[in-house]
Amino acid sequence: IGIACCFWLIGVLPAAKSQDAEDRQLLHSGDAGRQHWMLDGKWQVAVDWYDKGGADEIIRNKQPAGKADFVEYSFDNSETLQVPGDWNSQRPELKYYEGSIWYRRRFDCGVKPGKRYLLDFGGVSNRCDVFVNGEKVGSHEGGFTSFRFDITAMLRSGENLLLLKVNNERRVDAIPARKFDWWNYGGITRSVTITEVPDVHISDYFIQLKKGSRSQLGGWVQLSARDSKRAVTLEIGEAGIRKTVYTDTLGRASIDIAAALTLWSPENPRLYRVRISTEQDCLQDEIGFRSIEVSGTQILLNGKPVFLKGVSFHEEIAQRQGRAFSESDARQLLSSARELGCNFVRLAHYPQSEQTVRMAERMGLMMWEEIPVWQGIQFTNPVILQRASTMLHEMIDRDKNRCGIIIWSLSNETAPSAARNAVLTRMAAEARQADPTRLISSAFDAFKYNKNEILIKDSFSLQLDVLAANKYMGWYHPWPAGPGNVVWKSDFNKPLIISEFGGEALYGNHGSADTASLWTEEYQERLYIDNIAMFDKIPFLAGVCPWVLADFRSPFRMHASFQEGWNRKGLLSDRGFKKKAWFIMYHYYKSMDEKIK
Ligand code: GCB
Repeated sequence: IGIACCFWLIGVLPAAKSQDAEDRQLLHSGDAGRQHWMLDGKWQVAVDWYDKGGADEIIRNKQPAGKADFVEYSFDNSETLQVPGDWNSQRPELKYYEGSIWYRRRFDCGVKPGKRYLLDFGGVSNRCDVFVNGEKVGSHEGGFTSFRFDITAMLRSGENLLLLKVNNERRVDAIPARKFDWWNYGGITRSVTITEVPDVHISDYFIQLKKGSRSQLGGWVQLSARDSKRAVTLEIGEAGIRKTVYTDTLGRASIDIAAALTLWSPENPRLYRVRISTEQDCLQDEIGFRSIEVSGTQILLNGKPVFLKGVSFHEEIAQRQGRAFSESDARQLLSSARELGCNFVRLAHYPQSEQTVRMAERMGLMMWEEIPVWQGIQFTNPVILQRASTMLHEMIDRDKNRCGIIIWSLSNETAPSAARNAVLTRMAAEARQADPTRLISSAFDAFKYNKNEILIKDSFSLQLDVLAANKYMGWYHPWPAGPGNVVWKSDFNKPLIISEFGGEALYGNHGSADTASLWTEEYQERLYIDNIAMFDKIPFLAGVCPWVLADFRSPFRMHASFQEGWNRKGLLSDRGFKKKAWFIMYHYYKSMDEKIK
């Protein structure tokens, strides 16, 4: 759906001013002929504490008609909330709020004939209904993927009213379900924009190296008009490429071009400026090219074995106790990963913002991106497949041109069952069809044990390119033998990532590493030393990813002295201080670099 390209254009703009009138002005006239209005800033809100209803009046913007008429809501003089932003960290009374809030915003985008207007949401947690000028535009479920509506038919020239009912209740049939180990932030948590496009426009494109090739570009450009023989020109000036291709009867032009390119890698994260144009439309993106494959138990980047030195993080800034939403938030999280020595990040447990993904790619970080199919999912409920599939497609749609992403992950810690296998099988097939170029994984935590052996047997692994194990040895799971004597065995000739390991420590809490004095930095430090001793003995290991970069807020964590609503498995504390385990991981990654030299 081409959301990616809008972002690229917006990304180079000066920061939006928050005053209403200024927000409404045209922010950018794209050099490629596309205009954008950014609707970030202060939105008026009505908190619907009891989900009272009366929605019809709000949606129609009903005003009192006479003396004996009254309306029991008003946005005039209402409080405001900043968009993008979670509501929990903006007002103390909303910290634990799980319910509905109405958001309203006025805008004027100067409607022109022959143009279409696309309303883009980067992310709304967890679900919303969207109305323009009293008419319902659509609904969206799932807090972490972007979505778009064509609102041309509802627009008026002059002032327009955009209204959202946003709800963040946890539900048993949602993804994630009712219980999950992170904070349930609600609100319009990512940017909102309107893009003006010509009637016949470039609606999407996919340009990457073909699977298995380091010199052949493949992909397609999709136009909104589903008819043939329209010319589409692709230019990558820095690689001397300029080629015109033509649409088929579905409005899609295929790309298959030989190219001599400098390949993207963590050491040299090269991106090329790519321009796509048609008779009426034109846009630009920055795209990198690399190959990613599996050979036996190795992961190959650009044809060479690579070890993934990873870390996971939530989209949260612990110091602010809020969801990460800005460029500086993304920089904070990603530069900590770089400082640790990572070449890889696991974006846990859901697609994070587009700016995080783009920044990681520019910094040379490979990425694992996943949808929040996290424990406790109702796989027997048919609505789950539909929701998971929508999320998977929205994730791939947005990020398929980001070469930094090497793995799509389908799920995290799902118990094996026929119903689970049926859903994951469909999703694996859909992911491969939507994007044949990347690797597919799923993080599992159910293993078989035989004395000092850990056995990977989950039959769904047959459908994965990369095996991923969340294994908390020394924390949730006692060591069956000395760490160096644990033997991992796999029924599958595939690479393994230890996608989670670690344990909790309260920063500044000290004690002996050897006794069961949990929650100390020394115990966590020892646990890292022991796990690394185990890693060294896994012959098919292709990467590791400690859980987790920083302590994060979680109502799951109820220990009165050590947790107080925080998951303390961070290598960094909630204030960003380094715990002792940080240095163990840092030196482990450094020693690997030295081995390679
Ligand atoms: C896991 C989950 C992760 C939790 C973590 C923990 O296995 O994947 O979301 O936060 O364990 O701390 O228990």
